Amino acid sequence: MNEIAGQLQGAGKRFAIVISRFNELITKQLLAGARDCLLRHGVADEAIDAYWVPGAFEIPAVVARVASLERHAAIIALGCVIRGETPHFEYVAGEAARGIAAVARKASIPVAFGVLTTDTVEQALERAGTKAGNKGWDAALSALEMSDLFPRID
Ligand code: INI
Repeated sequence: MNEIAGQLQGAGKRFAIVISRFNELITKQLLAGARDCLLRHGVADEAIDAYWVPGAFEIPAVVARVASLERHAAIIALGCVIRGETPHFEYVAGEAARGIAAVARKASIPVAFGVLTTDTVEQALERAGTKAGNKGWDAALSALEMSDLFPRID
């Protein structure tokens, strides 16, 4: 049996992060987690490009543009959509997830999904570096693994 899996090795690679400013208190923590994960796996700090967008709705379009540069080993999408009291949540969260998935299927490089979709601010904080870990870190780890796997599929 041939088993093919990506290694967690970031030295010499360039990564892009597309991050939304909406709920910045939380997204900044996701960014810190993703950056820390990349650095701990050998990525140079100068080899991380963070592109800021206004909200999660804008993430897919920028991921698509960054992917078309073919300059990065992988892209990490980070955002935070909180339900609160508004049905707006369904549209923003749904479009962000669908849009990122659609770009990920077409792009020649991997795209990791690190967009929180929660009912409350507390739930978001739990996933941004407190009791439920840091989903930015998790997304970066997935990007590292996938960036090693993609070139092995030939
Ligand atoms: N954008 C978010 O990233 N998170 C949210 O919780 C959110 N809510 O709740 O509205 C949100 N809205 C803004 C949206 O992403 C766009 O930036 C805006 O609609 C302009 O296109």
